[in-house]
Amino acid sequence: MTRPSGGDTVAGLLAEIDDLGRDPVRGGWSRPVLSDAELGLREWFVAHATKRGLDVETDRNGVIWAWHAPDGSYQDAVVTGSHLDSVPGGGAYDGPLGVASALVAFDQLAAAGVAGRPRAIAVFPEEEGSRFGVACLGSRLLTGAIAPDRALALTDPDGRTFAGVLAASGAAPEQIGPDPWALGRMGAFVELHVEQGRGLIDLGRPVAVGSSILGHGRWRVTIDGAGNHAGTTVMEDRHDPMVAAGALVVAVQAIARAVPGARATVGRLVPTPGGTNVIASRIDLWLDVRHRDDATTLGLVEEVRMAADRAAAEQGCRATVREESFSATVDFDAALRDELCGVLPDAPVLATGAGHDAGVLKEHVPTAMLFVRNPTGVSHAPDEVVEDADAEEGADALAATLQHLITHREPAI
Ligand code: HGY
Ligand code: MN
Ligand code: MN
Repeated sequence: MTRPSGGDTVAGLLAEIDDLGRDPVRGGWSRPVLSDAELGLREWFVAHATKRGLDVETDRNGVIWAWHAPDGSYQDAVVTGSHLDSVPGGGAYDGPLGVASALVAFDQLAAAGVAGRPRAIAVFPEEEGSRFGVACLGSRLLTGAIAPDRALALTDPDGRTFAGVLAASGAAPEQIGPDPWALGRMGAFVELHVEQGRGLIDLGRPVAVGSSILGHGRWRVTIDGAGNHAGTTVMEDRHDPMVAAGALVVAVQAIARAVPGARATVGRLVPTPGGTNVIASRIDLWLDVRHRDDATTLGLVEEVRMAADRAAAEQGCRATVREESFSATVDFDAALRDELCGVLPDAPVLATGAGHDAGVLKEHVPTAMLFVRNPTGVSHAPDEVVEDADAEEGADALAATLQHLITHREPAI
């Protein structure tokens, strides 16, 4: 499809939001859900969608929908989109690339007068789970994959509840929850995302069609010890949870390395009270474990649980391990995947080790993903990058995919 002359480019759209959420301490960007930065990104998207004449609404779970439904029908829609929130100190493309590419693809569809099924761009809140701890919180709420009461009680690192933060933002906490009506409008979902590994570098291609998402989960490990004075407490009298935590972190690496394909990470550790001259009374650390086989993932967590018990006992401490979220391995809809490969014959098929809202939606809607080359292969870090030419190729591929789905698939009967 041709691009409207003088139209927006993906690189140009991303440049507009480059300053939002820059993190001078960590580097990169920190755009937690419902922070000023993320709210500013939402305003940016709504302004662009409105400028394009799309009907914009934010549903009760905070999902923004921008519709092109000229005949007033919102059923069996072809939907694309992604997220705008980030991990702490994340890259500029994880999430926003999919949203900016959707706007550029919609410009191409409009210029070509593509019609046949309604289409929409969806922006899902809290995909990273970096503020309230549960990944894909918005799409999980939409699909009923998390109970509203549990979601409302989630707290951020400052102890603020999701309910309180929602209310402070002007949303209605009591309304969140499964939304079969909103979900039922979706006939197909395609998410474009920056590739977060080296696959496309090694394959030498700009765009890939997604095949699967590695199963993954998050567990909170709490190690309770005896807080005390760093100077007056002799070494043999200590019950130091920090020492147990250190031993556990080393054990986690060994446990994961022993299983081919396993990945296990402790990326976050919080001592209480956290004073330089204080022996901690408690350590909270978060474990991220992933593997293609879900039973293997859960087996790895059991090994970590036993290692935590041992490490804690050696220090006269006590460990508890609680699951915070788990997403089974997802294989995308094979027919839809193959259809996209037909539309994009030069695009290889690629699995991803990163989670996405598409992985949650796949259980409810025919779902696919497109990945765009990241020449560093680094993600969840400032070095994540997409070259301008590849970003535009991604948007063109998304436009061709959406055009195909809008004009070639029988609406549901
Ligand atoms: O953690 C993930 O895999 C995703 O980036 N949220
Ligand atoms: Mn991410
Ligand atoms: Mn993402």
